[in-house]
Amino acid sequence: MRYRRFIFALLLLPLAGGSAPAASETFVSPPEIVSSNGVLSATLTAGAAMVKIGNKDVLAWVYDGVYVPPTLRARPGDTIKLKLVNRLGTPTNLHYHGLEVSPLGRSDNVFVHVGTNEVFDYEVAIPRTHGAGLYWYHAHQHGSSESQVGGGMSGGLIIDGILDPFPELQGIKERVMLLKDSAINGDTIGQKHDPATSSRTLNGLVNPTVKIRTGETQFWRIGNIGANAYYRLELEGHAFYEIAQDGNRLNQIVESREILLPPGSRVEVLVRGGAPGMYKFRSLAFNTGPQGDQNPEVTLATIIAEGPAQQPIPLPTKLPPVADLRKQPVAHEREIVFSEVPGKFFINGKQFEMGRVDTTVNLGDVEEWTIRNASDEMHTFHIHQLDFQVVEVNGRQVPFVGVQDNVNVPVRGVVKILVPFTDPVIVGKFVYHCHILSHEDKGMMAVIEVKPPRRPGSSLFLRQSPGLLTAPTATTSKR
Ligand SMILES: [Cu+2]
Repeated sequence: MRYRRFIFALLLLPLAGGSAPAASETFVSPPEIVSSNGVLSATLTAGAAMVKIGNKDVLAWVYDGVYVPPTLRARPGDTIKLKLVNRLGTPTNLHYHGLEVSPLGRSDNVFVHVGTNEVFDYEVAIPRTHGAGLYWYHAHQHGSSESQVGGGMSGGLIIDGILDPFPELQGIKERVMLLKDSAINGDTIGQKHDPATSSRTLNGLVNPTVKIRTGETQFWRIGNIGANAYYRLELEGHAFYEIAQDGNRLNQIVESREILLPPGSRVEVLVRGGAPGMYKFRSLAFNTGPQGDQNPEVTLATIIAEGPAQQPIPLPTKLPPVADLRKQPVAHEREIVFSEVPGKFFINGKQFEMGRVDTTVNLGDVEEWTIRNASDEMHTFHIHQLDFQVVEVNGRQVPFVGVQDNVNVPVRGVVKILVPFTDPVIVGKFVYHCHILSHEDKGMMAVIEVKPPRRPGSSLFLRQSPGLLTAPTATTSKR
């Protein structure tokens, strides 16, 4: 018994935290599907397949037979036409995390369920005015989010153009870095993903080598697209120059040594190569609370800086302005309380129910939400279809640098946010929830409905095409 446990521990060791195996693989960005003539056409087939994670072959729930599926790359104004084929043997669906698009019909509608051997054609119109940045797509099947995303059913989604305002940054090396955590039990990926023991990979690679020239500026687009793990990012001997969070450009470059990336969050940074040498890009140990998870220290990649040195390009000093929501009147104040008992998670005392609308808001309103964590572990607050501005954490004002779609809520802490329900494209029903997926699956999610304003003496006034307003019927076809 002891011997077996020892062997088991040995098998896990190369993928678990703490012990960083010698860097052996070379960094590669995930493959991409790029839009053309205004349309991004893609098919994703969900199913079980043997995939390689580091040097191990494991059976996992994935898209297209690979642990890291293609990054979808589109431009504002494009339409994503995505055929989802379900060969899992259990229902699934897709969420386009962070996109400010319609939650109705065949668009970013998480009330759609695609049954076994069914096919669903998503059609997501990205507004011309949509912001550029790193988003992601993932399964959003309530009750199975952890097992599906933790299995590997998540990928990157980029709206191009984030560096357009900066002529000095044109042509710099871009690296997409997608982080996943998965529990590997023998030769399968498990259903439950405990951050204390689960693997950490970057683009499915275990501690790959990443090259940079001394003085060179690279653009790293880092996404936490796993199930449950937090990352506390650090690059030895280097600073991060943050230019975007959750696919939203900041109003200034923020220099930092450490970045906390809860499940679902993204950060886009400039990195400038240091003196020749090897540097660890790692996630430092992070404990999410007495009832929470122990995230061990993990080396995510090994950076090799080498000569001959390049003359560093100057970093942008002025970023385009971002509207400060504190200048808008607040139409409503609400309190959102996260709580839990063993095995059950609640928002305002209730577990998620698909058919219940928990919050109704009026299109055009900016609301102030106070997110209160009444538990002994961290949670995150994430809302679909829009971004919010964090104004206070535990009573302290937060400097305004931009907006985001996901925020960490400290143990027994309070986060105050301003939420703009102002874009007509978001009219309809969608959800807000904790993005630790084991919590979401156990009930920590709620339904919100954004109602359009009524015109006196007439039916609803809407700017959207009537076709999008029909009930979200998942007209799937058998294959
Ligand atoms: Cu949570």
